[in-house]
Amino acid sequence: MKDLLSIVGHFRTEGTVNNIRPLGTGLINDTYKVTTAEADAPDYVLQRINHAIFQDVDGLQSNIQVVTNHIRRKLEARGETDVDRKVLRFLPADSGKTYWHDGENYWRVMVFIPRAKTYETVNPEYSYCAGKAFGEFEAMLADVTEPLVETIPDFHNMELRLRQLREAVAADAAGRVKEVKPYLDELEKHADEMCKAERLHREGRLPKRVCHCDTKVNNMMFDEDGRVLCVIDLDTVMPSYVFSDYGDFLRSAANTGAEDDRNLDNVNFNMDIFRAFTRGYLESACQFLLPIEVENLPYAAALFPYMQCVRFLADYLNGDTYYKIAYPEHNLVRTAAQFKLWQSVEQHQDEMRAFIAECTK
Ligand code: GN1
Ligand code: MG
Repeated sequence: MKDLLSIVGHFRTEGTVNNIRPLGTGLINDTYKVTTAEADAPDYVLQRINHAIFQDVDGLQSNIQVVTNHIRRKLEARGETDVDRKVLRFLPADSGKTYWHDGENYWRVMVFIPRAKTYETVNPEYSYCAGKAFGEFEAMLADVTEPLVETIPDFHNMELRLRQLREAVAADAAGRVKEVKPYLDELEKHADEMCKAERLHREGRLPKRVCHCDTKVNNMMFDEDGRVLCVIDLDTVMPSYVFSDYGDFLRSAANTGAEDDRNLDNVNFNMDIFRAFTRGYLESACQFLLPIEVENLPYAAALFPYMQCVRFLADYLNGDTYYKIAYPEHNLVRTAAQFKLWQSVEQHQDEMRAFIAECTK
C-alpha cells in the first residue's frame, strides 16, 4: 500500500487517499481502486500496465487519449450531461504524460466512475443496450483522423494466432502437447475457414475500422437503471474488423457458463442474448456497416470462441506465460470451455443467418 500510495502521488489527484485495494477480474493488467477521504473529491482507478504485453506504452496511452478526447467532444457536442461518467478521464502524471514509469513498471490513473456497475453475465435487455452501445462506440470513432497504433500488432489476426499455436506445438516447452492432441486436430481442421477475415481483407473487401477489441461483457459500465454508461478497458482500441467487437461480446455474454467453466454442460450459446445484442448492434451500426460485414456476423460469433480457444491452448502449451492463472491446468480448462462454446455456436449458424436477414430486410 505504501508503494502504491507513493505511485499515486505522482499523479495530479484531488483529495487525500485513504485506501487502495484490488479491483476487477482482468487477466492482463493489475487494477486497484483508490479511495479518497473527502466526499467532494473523486475516487480513482490505479493500473499497472502489463508492458510485457503492451510494449509500446507511449503509443498505447496516446491511442487512449485520442479516443477518449474524440468521444468526449462528440458527447459534449450533442449536449450530453454527466459526461465524466460516459467516457474515461486519465490524469496527467508529473511527467506530463498520462502514465508514470517508476523505472520498472508503468502506471496510470483514471477517475473512478461513481455508481456504476459491471456484470459478468447480462440478460437480453442489457445485451440489447450493449449492442447499441458498441455500435455507437464504433460509429463515434469512425471519423478519427489521428492514426492509431496497433497496441498489440495483429491482435485479432487469426492467421497469426494459428501460427503462434503451431510454434507452441513445435516447441512443446511445457511437455503438454500429447495431452491436447484431440483439440489440436479439430482446431486445425477448421483453420482455413476461420482465417476468412484475413483473406477478405487482402482481397480489399473487408475494411479495418477503429474497434474496441476487448468487448467482454465486463468491460462495459452500466448505471443504476441498467443504461450503458461507457466502455472501459481501452488498451486494445485499434483498427480491426468489426467482427472483433461483435464476436467477443457474444463470446462472453452469450455463454451460458463461465469462460473457464469446469462443467462443460453449463457451456452453451444463448440465442436470446445473441438476438438481443444483434438487434441493438445492427440498429446503431447499420449506418456504416457494409453488406459483407453484416453477412459475416455469424462467422464472427464462431471466430471469437475459436480464437480464444487457440490463444488459451497456445498459452497452456507455452507453460502459462501470458494469461494470469489461478491453478496449474487453468488454461486447459479455459481451452475446453471455449472449444465447447465454439461448437455450440456452429450449431446455430443457420438460425443466426435467418435472424440477421430478418433484421436487415
Ligand atoms: C484479456 O484484460 P482482459 O481480461 O480484459 C485479453 C483478451 C481476451 C481475454 C480473455 C490484451 O482481456 O484479448 O479475450 O483476456 N486481453 C489481451 O478473457 O490479451
Ligand atoms: Mg477487462
